[in-house]
Amino acid sequence: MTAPRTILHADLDAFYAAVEQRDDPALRGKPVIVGGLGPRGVVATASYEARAFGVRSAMSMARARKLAPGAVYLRPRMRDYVAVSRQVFAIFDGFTPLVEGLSLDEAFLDVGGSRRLFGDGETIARSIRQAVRETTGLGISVGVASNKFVAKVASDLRKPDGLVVVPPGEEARFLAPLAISRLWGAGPRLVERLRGLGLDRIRDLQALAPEDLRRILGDRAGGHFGALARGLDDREVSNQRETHSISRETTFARDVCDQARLERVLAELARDVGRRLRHACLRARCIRLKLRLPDFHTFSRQHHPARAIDRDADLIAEGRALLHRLHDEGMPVRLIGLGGADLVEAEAQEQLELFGAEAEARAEGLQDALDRIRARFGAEAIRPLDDDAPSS
Ligand code: DCP
Ligand code: MG
Repeated sequence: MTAPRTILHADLDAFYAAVEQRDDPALRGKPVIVGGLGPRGVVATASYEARAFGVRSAMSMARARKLAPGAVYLRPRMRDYVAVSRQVFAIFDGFTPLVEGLSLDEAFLDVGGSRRLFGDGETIARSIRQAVRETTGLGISVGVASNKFVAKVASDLRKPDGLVVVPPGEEARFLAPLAISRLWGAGPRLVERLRGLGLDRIRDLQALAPEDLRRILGDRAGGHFGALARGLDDREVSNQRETHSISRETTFARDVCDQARLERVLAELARDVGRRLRHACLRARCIRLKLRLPDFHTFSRQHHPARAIDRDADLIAEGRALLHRLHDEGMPVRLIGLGGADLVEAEAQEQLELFGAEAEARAEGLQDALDRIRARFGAEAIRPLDDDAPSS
């Protein structure tokens, strides 16, 4: 048997709203709701005071206004949130090289190798919470456990400002009284179905023999939920930050199933990657698409085009082809990302293609013009009409 791992899941409390309350003392202790303020606006987050009225992330703003008419409503200030996120991730990085960011305010850390330097998991969690509080003025909840799933459930359990430690060997006992909906991938339909069979708590799944659960849910899902219910999860914390790539990803406010919408978002990401490649005078020999599902399973596929590319249209075409290989219509997606890797200097590539086709040159000219307009008027100046602008 191998030694248990020490995994932390850290997640800022009411992130955007907490930044607003920090920056405007008049908002402290009040219900604050951050999100789109237009007619089709959606709540990004609500302060805990606003949650007391039932307001939640991803709810329509119209509904929130009915529930909490007296709350303060604010538009997100992404620039500030990104700056805070950088500070927080810099703190994480100080404790371990194994940091897997899930969003601006949330990460897994494998601190197994840091214990001699910084103390045990609980000590590190306390140090992180204190450093985040001192540096940013914000509260962060942390779960400590022997694997990712249990650490994530633990960090959620006593929000806000919570610290929950699950000692190795206690995983199943810790999960037993909790609702089945806490299991990764357990959506409302599955929860309903299990409830119909009299199964409501995680302990009810623990009590079933693995083969019975497989019989009920099928082999794959039965195996998955049977293991999670017992607190077993061997997914590794992976920090796939590559220096030799340029990528962009976005997490949806609500999971997206619709492939046409995914394609539109992908095109936005591709334009951003393209602009940054051209700015750095680089071209990508490898294009990589990443999808994360609601249960945090993450997939990626890559393709090496015949030649290194940096043009929006080429990046979009590559991204689409990869999307069609990876995504089935109707499959819910939490995060989508596109990156160019295996980068080469644009100059070197150009010399190889010195007498490239005239069409190529024309396309190149068009791209330059687009870049010039964007540089002058901002990225917003030229883009197709849709409301799926990436958020981070
Ligand atoms: N967010 C968003 N849309 C969502 C969910 C979240 O725009 N549907 C944004 C706003 C949140 C931030 O991401 O402040 C972090 O998301 P969390 O799910 O961690 O939510 P909070 O940090 O706001 O609250 P807490 O973690 O305390 O539950
Ligand atoms: Mg959070």
